[in-house]
Amino acid sequence: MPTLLQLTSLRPEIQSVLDSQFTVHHYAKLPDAAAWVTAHGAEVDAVATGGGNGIPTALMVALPNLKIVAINGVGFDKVDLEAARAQGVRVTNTPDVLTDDVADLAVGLTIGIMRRLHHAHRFVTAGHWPTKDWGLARKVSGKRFGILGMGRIGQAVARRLSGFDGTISYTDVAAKDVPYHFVPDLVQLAAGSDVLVVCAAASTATRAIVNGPVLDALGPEGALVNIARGSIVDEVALVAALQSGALGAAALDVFVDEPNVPAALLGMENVLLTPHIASATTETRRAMGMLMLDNLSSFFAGRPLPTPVV
Ligand code: 8YV
Repeated sequence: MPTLLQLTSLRPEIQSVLDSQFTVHHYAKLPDAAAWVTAHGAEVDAVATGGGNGIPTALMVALPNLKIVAINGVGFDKVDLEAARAQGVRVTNTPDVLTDDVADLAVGLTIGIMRRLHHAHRFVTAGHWPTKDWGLARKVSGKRFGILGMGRIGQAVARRLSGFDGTISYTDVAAKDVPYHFVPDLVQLAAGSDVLVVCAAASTATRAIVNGPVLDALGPEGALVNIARGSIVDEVALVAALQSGALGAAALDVFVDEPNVPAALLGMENVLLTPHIASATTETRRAMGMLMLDNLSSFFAGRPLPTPVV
């Protein structure tokens, strides 16, 4: 059986199949990972990892006989594709099967932050209802929705937000064949939006493009929703904008240095934070895992890869 180095956790039913098809070593359980890689790195044929963590280039290079990196996720920004190409390593991901979940969470976070659901929950559970007035939130229907990135996930978000009887505008590298208003400039998109939803793929081109001017344009009544990657947002500028009131609110599922979240965000009333759970449902993680397994089994059976990246 091929040897696989596992860098992510998987659902039990996926893990059992993987264990039946590979000699699996869990990187996180290695007593001395560096020593193990030095001693056994040449034995590794495959890596299974997550979209959020990928594989460090130094580790990939330390596996000279590595043939495939199978990502249990759609994002491949944490895999150096040029290094993989140079090393002759195939890379696969799991697109489409998680689109609905990620888009659903984007809408859930939009409603949650605009209607302050997290405050309402705490208000009731803290016993304040009998004696205090909860206050008011913001209406979601009829608002101006801006979407950064009109790919599979952005289009799924737009389809869902179309039901809120507002307006939907977007920006991307070019206009797409979709029934929404294309705005070439991100600052202009933000200026014309009440809610800006980040759906773009993370890359060197999108690193920190949601910056201070974008956040200022979104404004004191605006809300940022990010279900893509933390690296797409200038997190220092985001914290400053939320603290100063230049930006009204933010709902974030992803962060620059996960699982570490900027301490300043933890105490803010105008943020809704979730721990990178956009695809974290039983059904979707099962589907992702099955697709990852299909990529691995196809590779070692000499069949075409279902969802190749490299
Ligand atoms: C998960 C993700 O964090 O799909 C992605 O790129 O970030 C999420 O689905 C991860 O991939 C699960 O392993």
